[in-house]
Amino acid sequence: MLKDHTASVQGQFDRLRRFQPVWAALSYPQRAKLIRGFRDLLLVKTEELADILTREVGKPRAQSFREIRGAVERIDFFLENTEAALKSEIISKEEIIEFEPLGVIANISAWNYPYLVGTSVFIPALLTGNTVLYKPSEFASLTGFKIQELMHEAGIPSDAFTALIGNGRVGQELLAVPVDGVFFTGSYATGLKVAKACAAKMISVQLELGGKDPVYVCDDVNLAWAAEQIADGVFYNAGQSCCAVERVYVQNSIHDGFIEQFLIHARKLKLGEPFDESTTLGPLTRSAQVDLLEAQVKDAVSKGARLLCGGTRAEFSDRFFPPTVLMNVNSSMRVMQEESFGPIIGIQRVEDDEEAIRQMNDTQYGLTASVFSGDETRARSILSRVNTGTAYWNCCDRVSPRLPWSGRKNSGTGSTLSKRGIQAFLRPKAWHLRMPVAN
Ligand code: TXE
Repeated sequence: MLKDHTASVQGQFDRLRRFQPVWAALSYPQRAKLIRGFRDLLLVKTEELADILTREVGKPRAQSFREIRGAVERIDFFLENTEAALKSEIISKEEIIEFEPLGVIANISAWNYPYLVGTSVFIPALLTGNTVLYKPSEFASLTGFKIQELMHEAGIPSDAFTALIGNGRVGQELLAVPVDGVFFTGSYATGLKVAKACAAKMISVQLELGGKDPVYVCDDVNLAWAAEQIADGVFYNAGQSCCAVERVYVQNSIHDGFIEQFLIHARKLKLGEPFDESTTLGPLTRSAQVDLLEAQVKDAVSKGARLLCGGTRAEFSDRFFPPTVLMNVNSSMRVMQEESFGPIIGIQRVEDDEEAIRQMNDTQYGLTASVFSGDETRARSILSRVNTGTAYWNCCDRVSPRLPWSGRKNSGTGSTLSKRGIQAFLRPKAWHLRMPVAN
């Protein structure tokens, strides 16, 4: 059984390998026209797609809608910027750099934002002339099928884009065929396995992994406003965002006032059925995550933290976890070290900027960090000393198609989005051209 299936991943790969030069030989406007067709279908079918996504991963329907619209915005960015990235650089008459597609790409993806993390990879990959084997998460298989269906409906051949539906075993099989690049989005644990599987292959490997993103609230902010922004960064998508706020540090003099304001927003959230329009906090996608969240709360409380709200699964279902806020936390606690990926937050008091910088860097991850302050110079000087790929001043949990998205430390390697996230799918060819000497 496994053998037959492995053969079929190999078979799919062979098809895409054969077709890739044909796809790359199309003019850029021809490829762009097909991708624009896919983009337009996302807009026409947003209602239907949002329903499927909400049914599948449990995010409130308005958030599914917003995700699909966000994916369209990303596609527009790629459509506007890819042609320029394909242009040769003419250094002189004798030296030219050309840019060629990598070949066949493996895109192994996560379930938390299947449209956003998917389009960041497969759209620039296709536009630059690569063919793509796309493995959606097993927790977002229906959405993965739907993406494939719309691609083909838009006229993108199945030999250019094919979805491989299945779990981690299919991912392993995909890593066993000789693709030319692996673009992975998921957890650090799986990312490490992917990196090891690719180590001997000498191919491009990009890893977008987890985070433990901190926010530091300085004593010169409007507390009510900052608390509202940060609560949204903690609880949006039930905390299942790669750049969800996972740790909050607050300067001593405003600590109690901040917590008071923060709790107002945490208590406003409505936990419930995601198709109910009044719901702002849906279920978790994987029920196993609830065990981890409860374990983190138990560990923190046993080490002296104070639980201010939430803390245990909802009585009506194992999939639902209420907004959970802990104070008196410190860096010895799991909730301040491990990725939580749920609606839970530890809020820690710090004396000054130096202590905040030390605490923010005290993690294995390095995706984003944020400072809320009335003083731009102060905030930028703090953030320049925090080792993350993204720095936010007075905002958080935000991704822009125009800026590179890249993790440091255990948050991964490489960049998607921005012009760099287009170049990632190209390799340079250096031409040295000398005129012949006359006979
Ligand atoms: O990851 P998993 P999930 C991170 C987020 C969190 C994680 C959640 O922070 O840590 O993603 O996604 C396949 N060989 N980001 O739970 O379990 C699996 O089938 C090959 C970061 O989905 O690691 C799935 O398709 N593949 C981020 C994919 O790997 C294997 C943006 C990921 O699964 C495999 C979004 C194997 N051995 C989420 N085992 C960012 N930094 O931007 C599993 N898979």
